Amino acid sequence: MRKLALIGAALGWGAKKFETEQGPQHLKESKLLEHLQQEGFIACWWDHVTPLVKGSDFQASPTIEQRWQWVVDFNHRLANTVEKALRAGYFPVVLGGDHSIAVGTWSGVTRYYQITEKFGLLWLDAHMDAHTIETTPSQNMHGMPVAALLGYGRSDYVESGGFKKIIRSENLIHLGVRSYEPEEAEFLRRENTLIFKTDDVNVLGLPQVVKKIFERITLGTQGFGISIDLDGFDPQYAPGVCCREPGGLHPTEVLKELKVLTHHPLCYGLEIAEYNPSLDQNNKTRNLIEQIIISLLRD
Ligand SMILES: [Mn+2]
Repeated sequence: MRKLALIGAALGWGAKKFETEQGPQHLKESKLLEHLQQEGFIACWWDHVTPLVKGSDFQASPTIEQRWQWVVDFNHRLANTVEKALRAGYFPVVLGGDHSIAVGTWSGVTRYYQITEKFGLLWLDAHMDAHTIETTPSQNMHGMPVAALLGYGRSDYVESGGFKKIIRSENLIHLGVRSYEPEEAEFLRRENTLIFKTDDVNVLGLPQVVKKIFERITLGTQGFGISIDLDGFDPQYAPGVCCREPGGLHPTEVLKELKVLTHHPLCYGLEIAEYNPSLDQNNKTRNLIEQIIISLLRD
């Protein structure tokens, strides 16, 4: 059984609203670790990465350049933390935090395993997160991590973990997409990545979709990871997110099917992003995070 290192990635500066910064602390206080231990996991809270300047301590509205600096610095430190946990023999479970943390998470993982680009990633999300500074309408960094992982965007962000490019486009797969801008779709079309929108899941059925994901994520790769934005699931199961999008995935079915990926020996990390406790309802989202870890990572 894997030993789990829970890593709090308390970042909110990737979005204009920074409530996601509170997510990891909320999970800590709600006894996530104890519940995992009761389920038989060997687990610990490895670290809690916080930004140089916390949203709660910052009264004025920061400039975009300030937010960039904090996001870049955060990802640099998160990559180091993830790498350190791996070096100590743990499987990293990174708990965000807005999704701009993905550059740090997957830089840390690929650096530890010394994988140059031959890394696969499943991106479960209602959104594509594939903007660059040239195309973003919002200027929010949490809409850019996918492009950054593929080597596009502001270079200090892309390279905050020390790489110019982290994954190859043929090994990147989106699942659950249903809200995006045309520039992102065009970018991913040019990169020739694989995308399963919720409509595709409805037509093909989840078992067939996951079979195709498995083929792509392992195709010529030396490892792969799973990155989950909670808004990929339907808001009735995950209301505690900033950008609710109706018509999302059903968690029970998805988690059952994705085990084939997380039980694979080359699955090297799990990331769960965009938990916003202030928008949760009756702890539904918090409980879903627990359910995700238990279902996907229990032997
Ligand atoms: Mn999203």
